[in-house]
Amino acid sequence: LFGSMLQAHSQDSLYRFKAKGNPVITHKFTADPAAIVEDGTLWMYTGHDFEGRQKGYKMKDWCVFSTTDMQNWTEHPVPLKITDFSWAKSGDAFAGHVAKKNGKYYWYISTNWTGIGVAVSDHPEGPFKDALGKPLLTNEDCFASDHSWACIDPAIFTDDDGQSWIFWGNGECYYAKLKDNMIEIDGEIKQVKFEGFVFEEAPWIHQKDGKYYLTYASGFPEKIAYAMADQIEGPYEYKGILNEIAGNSNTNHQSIVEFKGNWYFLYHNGGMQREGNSYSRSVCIDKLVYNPDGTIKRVVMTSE
Ligand code: FUB
Repeated sequence: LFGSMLQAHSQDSLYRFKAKGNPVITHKFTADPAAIVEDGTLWMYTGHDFEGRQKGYKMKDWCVFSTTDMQNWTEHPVPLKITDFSWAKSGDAFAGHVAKKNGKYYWYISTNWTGIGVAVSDHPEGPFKDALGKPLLTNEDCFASDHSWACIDPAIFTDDDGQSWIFWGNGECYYAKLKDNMIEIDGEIKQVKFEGFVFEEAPWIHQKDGKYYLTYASGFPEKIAYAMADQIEGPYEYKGILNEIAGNSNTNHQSIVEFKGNWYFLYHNGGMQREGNSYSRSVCIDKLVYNPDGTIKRVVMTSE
């Protein structure tokens, strides 16, 4: 059934596979997909759940995949590990997001306990190196939260004027400007004001037709919700649920990109037939469809 999973897969070589519906990746457990598009290639960066029955979110490295047609995929050698950050705690490789600026690729990663770090590379597939030797953001920057995983889930958005922003958080959604060097926060850290909806984690900003969309995980078990605004700093108006919890996982951390004329919703579930669950997650991808007024149709999560 899972043919691709049975082939030998070296950590040092390219691994090619064809997606056959959801989950898209079946040879290993992957989570928290974040994508960028460049020159006709979609690059997808994911977390990597351990094999075997886990009791928590414990990960030691991240993965990078590329495709030019959403069917034929290449996994590149492991580009970044939690041990590449000397200041991070073992097994703490939480969600991340890569952004390109000034010809370099910056990978913002989160850790449980220690905060958000940034690694840099000259190539989208890496290898990446810790750019700072210390966290970019810590729990102390998350002034309204007091738990170890308050400072997680970075998402980067670069606006039409060239200004890059970082959004992140658990329990509260924080945001700040990034300096042009992408490795320093520029000015004040602020919070998104939510009215009438609950923010859990996994913020993601994208823009379409002049509107800013903030998608995020809401509640626990999570559903992905979204809000819209005319400016990056809001006010954001709650628009509803984008997808329901399904597929045997408490989290489903999304990202959204446009690629070759289609919009895609990338997320994870616990749907893999070999022991999928909340801590053994699998990346899935579905198309995202807008209504004429700019609101988004619900994404029906493919069941396992
Ligand atoms: O993968 C670890 C954590 O679980 C992420 O940082 C959260 O968004 C949730 O998916």
